[in-house]
Amino acid sequence: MDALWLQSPHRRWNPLRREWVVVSPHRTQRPWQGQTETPATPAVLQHDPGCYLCPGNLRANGDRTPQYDSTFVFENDFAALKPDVPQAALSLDPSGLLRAETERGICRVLCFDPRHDLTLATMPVAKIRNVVEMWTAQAAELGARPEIQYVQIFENRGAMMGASNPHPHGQIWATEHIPNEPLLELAAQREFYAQHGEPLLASYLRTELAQQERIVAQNETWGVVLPFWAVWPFETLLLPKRSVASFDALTSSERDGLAAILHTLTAGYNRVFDTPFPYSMGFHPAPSDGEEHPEWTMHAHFYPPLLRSATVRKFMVGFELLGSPQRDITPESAAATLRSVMQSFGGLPIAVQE
Ligand code: H2U
Ligand code: ZN
Repeated sequence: MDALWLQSPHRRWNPLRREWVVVSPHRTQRPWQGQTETPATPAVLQHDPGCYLCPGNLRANGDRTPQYDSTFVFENDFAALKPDVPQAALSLDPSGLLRAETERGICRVLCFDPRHDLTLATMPVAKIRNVVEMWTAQAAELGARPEIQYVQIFENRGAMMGASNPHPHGQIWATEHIPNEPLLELAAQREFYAQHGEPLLASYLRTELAQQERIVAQNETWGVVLPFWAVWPFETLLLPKRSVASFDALTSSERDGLAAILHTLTAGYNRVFDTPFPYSMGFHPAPSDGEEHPEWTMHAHFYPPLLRSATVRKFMVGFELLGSPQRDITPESAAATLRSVMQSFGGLPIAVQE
């Protein structure tokens, strides 16, 4: 790209959400006298007697977590949504301004591993493969339920992103309606597919692989790109090289590849500021609404909040809340940083002490 785009304020189009993002590349040196974060410290105990997710321990509601030796799924003891809500709709004014409807759903917690001190960045790839298998099974089981239209799988990592516990775990929320973010992506992907006869994200990954500038990691089956329209400083998009809509369409080698790239990416993140990198990540498979989704490419978003060090994060406030999202460092320079840390360890798994 010309220097103009790497130096001057401009806005970029996000075709997945169909909105603009302001980029201010000249602003990276601004002084910061605001809030600083406490860097995360990695868990040291392999089994923490006080952790409700470690095998054999009591949870907050009195249930006991079993002696699992791989992954473990349970219904969230404090579920935000419930499967057995009576169905009703409410309208409190003739113009439709005050509307509500009941929402059924199922919320589960998935422990990635019995070991309290591991993370996706330090788990052996073979163990992450178990997690991929469990995500696939959960997405299939919950998505097959007639009242469920979307299965949202996600992980909050690190206290800064609201994780309640360092034990490696994620959540699964299956909902009666398609949530806002996938709904935006559905409309955008449908429109692109109707116009071009190809999935939007298949076209996008092909372009990024040809240009290389924003690709941060790849293997035979998956690519990781720092999106052209990224908002968060080190945001990434994980895409399959063969466009498939959902977990159950992935071949065995694509699942192997997914486990490996998740390891590469999370281990790479930890090297950016030599600190356990906080993030929220989640998968966007096609809706499980009983329809065909040829327009949809399943993908994962990683949204890490750190900006310039282990202690200075990006805030979504002011203009971002009231106007448009905005970023300082360019996606291209953040991609170069991420690429160099990933290459510095060759994308290989980091040895874990048994
Ligand atoms: P987060 O770390 O992303 O918050 O996920 C942990 C979830 O675990 C959270 O949703 C649930 C919380 O409700 N939980 C239980 O189901 N049982 C417990 O004993 C504690 C936490
Ligand atoms: Zn634990």
